[in-house]
Amino acid sequence: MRVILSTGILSLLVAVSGFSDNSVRRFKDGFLFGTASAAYQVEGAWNEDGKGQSVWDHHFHSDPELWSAPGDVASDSYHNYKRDVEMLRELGVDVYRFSISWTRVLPGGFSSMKNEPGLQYYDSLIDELLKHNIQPMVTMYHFDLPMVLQHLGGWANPYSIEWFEDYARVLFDRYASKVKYWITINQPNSVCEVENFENHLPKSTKGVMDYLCAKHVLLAHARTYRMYEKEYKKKYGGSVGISISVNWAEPATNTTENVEAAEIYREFTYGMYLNPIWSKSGDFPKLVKDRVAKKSKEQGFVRSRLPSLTKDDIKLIKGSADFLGLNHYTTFLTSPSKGGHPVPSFADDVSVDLTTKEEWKQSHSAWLKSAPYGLYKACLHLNKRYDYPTIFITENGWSTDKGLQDPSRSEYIQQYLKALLFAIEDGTEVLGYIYWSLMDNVEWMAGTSERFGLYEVDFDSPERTRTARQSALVYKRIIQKRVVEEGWKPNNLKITVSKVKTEL
Ligand code: PNW
Repeated sequence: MRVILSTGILSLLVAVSGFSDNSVRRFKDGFLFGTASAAYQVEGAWNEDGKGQSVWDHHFHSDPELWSAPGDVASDSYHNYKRDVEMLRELGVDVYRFSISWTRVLPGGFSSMKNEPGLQYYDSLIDELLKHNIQPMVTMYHFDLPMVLQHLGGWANPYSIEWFEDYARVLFDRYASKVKYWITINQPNSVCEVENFENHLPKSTKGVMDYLCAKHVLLAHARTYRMYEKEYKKKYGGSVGISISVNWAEPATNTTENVEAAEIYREFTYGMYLNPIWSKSGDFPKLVKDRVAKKSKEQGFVRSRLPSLTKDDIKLIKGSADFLGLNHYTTFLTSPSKGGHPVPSFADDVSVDLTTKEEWKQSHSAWLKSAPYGLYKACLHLNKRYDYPTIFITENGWSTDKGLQDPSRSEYIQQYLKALLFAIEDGTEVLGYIYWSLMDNVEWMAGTSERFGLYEVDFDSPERTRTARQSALVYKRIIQKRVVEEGWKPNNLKITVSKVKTEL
C-alpha cells in the first residue's frame, strides 16, 4: 500500500469546489493517449472475403423491421482503414484500440477453419499503425460472438472457455510480435446481463445465463492470460488486460438503504469481475454470493443460480491481468428498487433503482450524463478496495447529434481528464486514456442516431466520408500540450497530420 499525501485536502477541495483549484496539472511523459472503436460498429463488409455471421449480423437480419442492418456497411472501415490511420495521425495519438471480429478470422467460430483474407485485413491495419508509430491495442472480443457458438449456448456453455482460448491462440500466433496491448473481453458485465442482450438471448434465461456467463467469461479470460504469460510474454513482452464497465454509483441520499444499494450495485456490476481478479482473496464478492444464494433458495432452486468457483478456478483467475481496462462514462445515484422485475433475473437479484441529478448535462444517449467527479471517486474507490490496480482508461466518451460543432464533447473530455489528473495526483496508477470513439459508428440498437465520434461519418455517402469535429482539435491540443486548458477552442476546423513516420 502506497502513502498518499494529499487525499484528505484534495477530496475536500473536490467536494466543495468541483476541481477548481488553480495549479496546472500535467500528464507525464509516457502517459498514452488514444481513441477506440469496435469491429461490428465500424468495419462493415459483414459478409465479404469469407467472413462468417456474428450474433449482431444475425439479429439485424432476422427481424424484418430491422432489415436495414446498420452494421452491414457501418463506417466501412474494412475499406477505409488507411483513412482511419490518417485520422489517428491527425490527432497525434499514441494508441489505437480496435477489436478483431471473431467471425472475420474464424468464420465458423472454431479455430479449425481460418480465413486468410480476414487475418490479412488486421495485418494491414496493424502494419499501417506501426508504420506511423501508433501502438495497436487489440480487443479480442467486443460483443460479436460467432452465431455458430451462440447456437451452442454461447457463454452459457462451459466449452466457451476453450473456444475463446483457441481463438486467442490464433490471434497471439499471428499478431503477438506486433501487438503489445491486448484486451481479452470488453465489458463482461454487458455481455452477461441478459437484459442487455435480450435480442440474442431468450428472456427465459434471465437470472441463470447471467451467472453461467460470468463464470465462463472469467475463466476464458484467465486461461488466455495464463497462455500468454507462459508462451508469449517472454518473447514479446506485451501485456494483457480486460475492460470492465465501471460507472460510479453512490447513494441518492445518505440513508442506510441507499448506501447499501450503492454497494450492492457496485458489487453486482463490476465487483463480480474485479473481486476474482484483483482482490486478495479472489472469488466472486461475498455480497453477491450471499444474495443470489438466498434468493435462489427462496425461489425453490436446489442450489444457487450463481455457480461456484473451485479453488483451482480462484487461483487461476486471481492476478490474471497486467492492467485493468476501465470503461467509464457516467455516474448513477442508487436507492432500493421499487420492484417489478421478472423473477428470477439479474435485475431482481440486484434490486437497485438508478437516478441522476437534474443539473448534470445530458448527452444524446438517455443513459449518459456528465458527472466527472464520478471518475475521480471511482478511481479512489478502486484503489482502496483493490490495492491500487494499474488502470488503463480504455473507454470514456460522449454522444451528440450530427454536426461538427460539438462543444459539449470538448467540455466532457476536458472535465473528465481534469478529474483523472486529480485521481492520478491522489495515487491512482494510470497508463493512459482512450476516448470512445475515433469516429461515428453503429451504436448497437441505437444504430447511427447517437454519435460518439471525434470525427463525423457521413452515413449517406457511399464513401462514408469522415470529417474532424471541433472536439478532435481540442483533444489534439490536449495530447500536444499534455495539460487541460478549459475553454480552449480552435479558430477553425482544419486538422493536419502531426504524427511522424517511424523508421522501420
Ligand atoms: C460501451 N452504460 O457500452 C461499449 O463498449 C461500446 O461498444 C459503446 O459504443 C459505448 O460504450 C457507448 O455506448 C456501454 O449504461 C453501454 O453506462 C452502456 C453503458 C456504458 C457503456
